[in-house]
Amino acid sequence: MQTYFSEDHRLHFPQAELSGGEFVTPYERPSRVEYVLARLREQSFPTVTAPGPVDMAPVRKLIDPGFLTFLETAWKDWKSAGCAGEIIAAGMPTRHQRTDIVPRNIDGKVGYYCHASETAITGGTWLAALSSMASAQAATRAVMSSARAAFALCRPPGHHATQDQYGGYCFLNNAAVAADMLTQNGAKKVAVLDIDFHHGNGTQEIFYRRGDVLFASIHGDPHDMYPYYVGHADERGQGAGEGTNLNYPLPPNTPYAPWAEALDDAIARIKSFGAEALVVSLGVDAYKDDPISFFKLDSPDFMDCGCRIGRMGLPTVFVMEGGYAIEKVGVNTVNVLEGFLNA
Ligand code: Q9C
Ligand code: ZN
Repeated sequence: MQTYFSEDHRLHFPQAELSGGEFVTPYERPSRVEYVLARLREQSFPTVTAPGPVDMAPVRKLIDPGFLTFLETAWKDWKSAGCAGEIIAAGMPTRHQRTDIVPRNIDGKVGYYCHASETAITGGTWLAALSSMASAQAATRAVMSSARAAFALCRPPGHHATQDQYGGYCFLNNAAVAADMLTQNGAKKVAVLDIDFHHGNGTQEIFYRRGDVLFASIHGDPHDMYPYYVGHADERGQGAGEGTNLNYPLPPNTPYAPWAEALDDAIARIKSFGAEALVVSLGVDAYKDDPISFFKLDSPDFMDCGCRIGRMGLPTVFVMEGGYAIEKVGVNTVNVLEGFLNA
C-alpha cells in the first residue's frame, strides 16, 4: 500500500491551542507525522510518495468559495489589521444572530468561518491545508486507477471542517473531497467510515442530504465530548440522504468489545448500502492513553479493526485524521493498515 505525504504539512504549526483557559502547545503538531513515517519504514511499507499539486476543482465543488478565500487571505488581513498574535476566533455568531451576512472586518470574518476557537491559523496554515488535501487526492487517484488501497498521511486533519467552517484542528475536509472524487469517477455509492475518536461533524454536514455517500462515525458521545452540538444517534440524514448518516456515540471508558460491535454494525450497513468504494477517516485517538480522548482501545485492537475493514473487500482510501498519544500514533496507525492488508 502506497503512502502519499507532503513535507509542506509542517507549514502549519501554531504556537498555541486554547485549552482549559490556557494556551498550550497544540496537541495536533508536526511531530505526529514523524512517528507514522518511522513506523511505516520499520514495517517495510513501500515507498512514501509526494503528491502533485492540489486540484482545486474537486475542492471548489464541495467547499464554499467565501470560506476558501477567507482561508487564503486571513493571515494577510490579520496582520494588516495590526494583530500581533496568531489568528484565534473570539466571538462566533450565536442562536438568533445573522449568518446571512459575512462581516467586512477580519475579526468578524474569523468568528464567522470558525466553529471552535482552540484552533489557531498561522501564516503557513493555508499552504499546509492545501498540501494535506493534495495527499488525499493523490491517494484517491491511486485507488481510482485500481490500487486496492492507498494511505493519505494528511496533516492538518480534515473531518471537523465543514463546507464553510474550520475548527477541531481541521481546515479543509480531505476525506469528504476524496469520497466525492470517487463518486465523480463512477462509483455509484461510496461510504465514509470515520473511526477517529471525535465525531466527524464536517463530513456528516457535507453529505447529510446526499444519498450516494453514506457516512458512519464511531465516537465519544457528544453529551460528553467535542464537537458537543452534533453527533447524536438520531441524526440520520435528510431528503435524498435520509438513512445514509449513521452515528455511534459511545460513553467514556468504552473498551474495544463494544467499539468493535459498533464497527461491525457500521460495516454491515455499508455492505447493505451497496458501497463500491470506501474512505476511512483514520484517527487513532480512540487509543487508551490519548491525552484528549476517553476510549480504551489498545494497540493490537487497531490491527483487529483494520482486519474487519479489510474483510469488506472494498477499494479503500485511508485518510489520516487525529491521534495525540504522540509516541503511539505510528504503531496504532500502521496497525490498522497492516490488519487491513492481512485480512
Ligand atoms: N483541550 C481531531 O481529532 N478539542 N480533532 C480539544 C483539548 C478539540 C480533535 C480539547 C479536539 C479536536 C482531528
Ligand atoms: Zn479526533
